[in-house]
Amino acid sequence: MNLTEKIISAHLVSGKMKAGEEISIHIDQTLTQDSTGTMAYLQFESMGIDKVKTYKSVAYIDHNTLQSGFENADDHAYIQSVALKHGISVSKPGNGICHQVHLERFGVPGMTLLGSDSHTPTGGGIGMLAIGAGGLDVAVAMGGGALYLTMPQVVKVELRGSLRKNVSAKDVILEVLRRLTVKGGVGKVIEYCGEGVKSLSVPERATITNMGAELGATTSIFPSDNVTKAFLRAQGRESDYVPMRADPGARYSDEIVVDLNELVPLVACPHSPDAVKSVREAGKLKVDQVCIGSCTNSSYLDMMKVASILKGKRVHPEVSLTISPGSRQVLTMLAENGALADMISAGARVLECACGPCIGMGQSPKNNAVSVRTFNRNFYARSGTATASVYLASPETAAFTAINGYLTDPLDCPPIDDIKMPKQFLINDNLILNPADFSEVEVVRGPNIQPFPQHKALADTVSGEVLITLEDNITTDHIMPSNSKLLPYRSNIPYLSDYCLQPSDPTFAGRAKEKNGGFIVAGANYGQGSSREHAALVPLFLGIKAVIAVSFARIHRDNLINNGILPLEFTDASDYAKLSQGDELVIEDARAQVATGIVRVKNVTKDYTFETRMPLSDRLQKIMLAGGVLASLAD
Ligand code: MIC
Ligand code: SF4
Repeated sequence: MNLTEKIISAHLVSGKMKAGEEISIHIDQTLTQDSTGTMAYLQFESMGIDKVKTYKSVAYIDHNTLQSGFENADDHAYIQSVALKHGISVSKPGNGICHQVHLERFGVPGMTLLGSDSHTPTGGGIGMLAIGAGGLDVAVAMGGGALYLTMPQVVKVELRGSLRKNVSAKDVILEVLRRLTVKGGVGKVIEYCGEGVKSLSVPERATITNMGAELGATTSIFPSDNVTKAFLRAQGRESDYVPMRADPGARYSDEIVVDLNELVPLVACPHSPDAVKSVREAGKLKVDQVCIGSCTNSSYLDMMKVASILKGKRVHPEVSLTISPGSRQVLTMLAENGALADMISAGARVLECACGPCIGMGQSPKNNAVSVRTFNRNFYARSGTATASVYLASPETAAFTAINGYLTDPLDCPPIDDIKMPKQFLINDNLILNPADFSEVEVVRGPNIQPFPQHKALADTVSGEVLITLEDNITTDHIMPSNSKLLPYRSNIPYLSDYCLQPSDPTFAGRAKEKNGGFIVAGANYGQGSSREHAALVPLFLGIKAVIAVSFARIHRDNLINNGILPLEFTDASDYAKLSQGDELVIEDARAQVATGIVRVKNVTKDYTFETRMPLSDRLQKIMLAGGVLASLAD
């Protein structure tokens, strides 16, 4: 067996491990973060379960830490109280980004982790099968329910050799993205192996598995070996070490070889993580802003590399450099060894250990700016400035660029000092609250928490207008934008609904309301990116009955089904171009058609009928007919 199959078989609850078939697996650990967490806990509460049934569940507060009104702080109070009441540990604001902290303090090789955040696969860096999902799936897992998923194909990425000086783990994943694209990983797990693995530390492996989310993959995973053991020992958790690797001769659906020696520094150009070029090819672009951090590149190792580049230098006068260390552990260690002082004296603006600018929580660049970021997503308008051009690069590229003021190839710069992984990390869990220390917790609910939209059983006749036609690769940042003005309303769907699809068409929400809902039509890979259920809940609130697309991203398709919106795929992709905004569509006998997996849609305006596919297991058919998971649980 390959490593993925080994972990799945040890957790299999139902189904056969045959690619494409529905299976369900037991979940050992869960994580939530605050921007998806409020919804997840409201849903968890509605299930009426007293205590979580997982081995470990953690509620992180790391996204909405910009408290520009009472909303975020109220949400934090809700999350903290509801979590402690139900046996869930809490990582308080300031403790760090969920994925970085989870890797440091809780990740266990061979375990399964389900998180209400698409970058949960970061845990694959420590040999976990770590999967991102909508909050509802996480709520079910917290209650002891299995996670249902399609058995993925497993792709082997063989790493050969080792990285040259100034070339980074980020360049490895950018190379994989260049080859496979943002839809190349859909339905797949990316499993890393080969002699090159041992040259990469756990945080470097985690950079690679983290950004595997941008491939659309179910998850990515590295073996657990002596490097993993040393990392766990340095975190004071050697007893959590379990060696894990694929059997010799294990089978894979596909194989890719990446020669680490040959890699050069790469950059993802606007507005897609797969628009990858070499830094050299991208040219010496004048840069206005550099942001270092995010769950992809904010480990101790990354920060030390950045500090060693900045030491004794000055940030270019026309550049604004921000640095967000990934966790309080990292920040404290930088403070103690002097690296933080090197960053500050060079002119860096040091931010809180949180997601920050990655999700548009501050630091939106100026109009038409060029911003180089070590993050994982450069989707249109995600920075909060629609006219800005965001490039994704390694910490090395970012730091040299900040000094020079133009996009700089680290291979043209002096080799950076050797940074060793610490033998012992600084362990201080003061900002982690454990439920055992709290009794009699009362759940605190601020006025910002509004009930979520009502799920209605699927009607027999589904009809409405095509409200919008969209291109390929529409992200959840298009469907439900997030920035410092909108994130505080993650528990207020009516408020958010006015901003649905705003980056694509600011008139969409108004038209949807006026027409009482209708259909969304889209190209391939609709809903890529975040796990935010809001990208389904808000359309549900607006009365969207179905999305007809050439294809869907995994988490978003699950979120649509969980919320009773039909995810229909054109059987013949050429039918996509025949539909126009304003066309009147009707699906007759919708309930009966769900069982067949084929749904015929009549275009009344243009007088023809076309066929769509919606292959659903018996379980999912029941959910679809009931109008969503919560409705089906109540049935
Ligand atoms: C993101 O990177 O887009 C987020 C913000 O972390 C999301 C979660 C969210 O939308 O709250 C994700 O990746 O799932
Ligand atoms: Fe936070 Fe950005 Fe990572 Fe999402 S991608 S979890 S917003 S740091």
